[in-house]
Amino acid sequence: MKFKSPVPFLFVASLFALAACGGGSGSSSSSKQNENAELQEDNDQGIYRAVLTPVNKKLVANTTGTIEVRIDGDEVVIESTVAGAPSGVKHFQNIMTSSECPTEASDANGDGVVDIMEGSASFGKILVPLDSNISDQLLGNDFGPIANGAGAYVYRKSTSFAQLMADLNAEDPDKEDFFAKLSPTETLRLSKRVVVVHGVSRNSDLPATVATLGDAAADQLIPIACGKLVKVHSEDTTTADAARSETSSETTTGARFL
Ligand SMILES: [Ca+2]
Ligand SMILES: [Ca+2]
Repeated sequence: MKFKSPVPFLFVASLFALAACGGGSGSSSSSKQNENAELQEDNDQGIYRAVLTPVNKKLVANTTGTIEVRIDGDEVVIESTVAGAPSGVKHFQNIMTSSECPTEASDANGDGVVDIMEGSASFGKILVPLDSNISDQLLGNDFGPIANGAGAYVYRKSTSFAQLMADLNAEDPDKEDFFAKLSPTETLRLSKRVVVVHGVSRNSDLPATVATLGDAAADQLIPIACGKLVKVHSEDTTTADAARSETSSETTTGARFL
């Protein structure tokens, strides 16, 4: 996923243009006090789950699934379970900086496809690529899980929360590319993020107007599903954990995430 190209410069410019049009769609004016209170309460610990809904239904009708992030002390585990994705295709998946999923209305140039640039007006830039190395934003990002013959894939990676945050709070080496870091003191705030899954078949008949990034083929970066991360309430977790321990009483506690 070589997203370091001259193209993102244009992207930044167009984002600015879109922002200038006024994000009229809702909750932009939450007070600063609320924001601060949220920041203080939010130490990022907990379980966050995104339920995926399709994007670009005309290309891929029914990609569904969940992506779950568990932060428990210093352990971070990220799991995806996805179905209905194009089979034999590598699917990049990323936690994004913003909190909105694109809709059909996001197809700004009206070519019938919401491409990555158009989608970015909703989901922002890439914050955490769910790739082969979730400890480092840029390492391992050529990796994406490949859907099997039935269009399904599972993905699971873990890392140290301290390591993940040290990387995300470090200085952004290139402010004009498609990856964005957090500010040095910013928390993850996963409940303000969406997760996006990309990738249609190489044989898709895409209009020439579909944008891509760097040297990635357009088909690799078409968004096919998106979901907003939502914090799972502790009551639900207790129930889920109880059910889990009932069904796997032989498993040692340490094997919970294996
Ligand atoms: Ca379009
Ligand atoms: Ca990475």
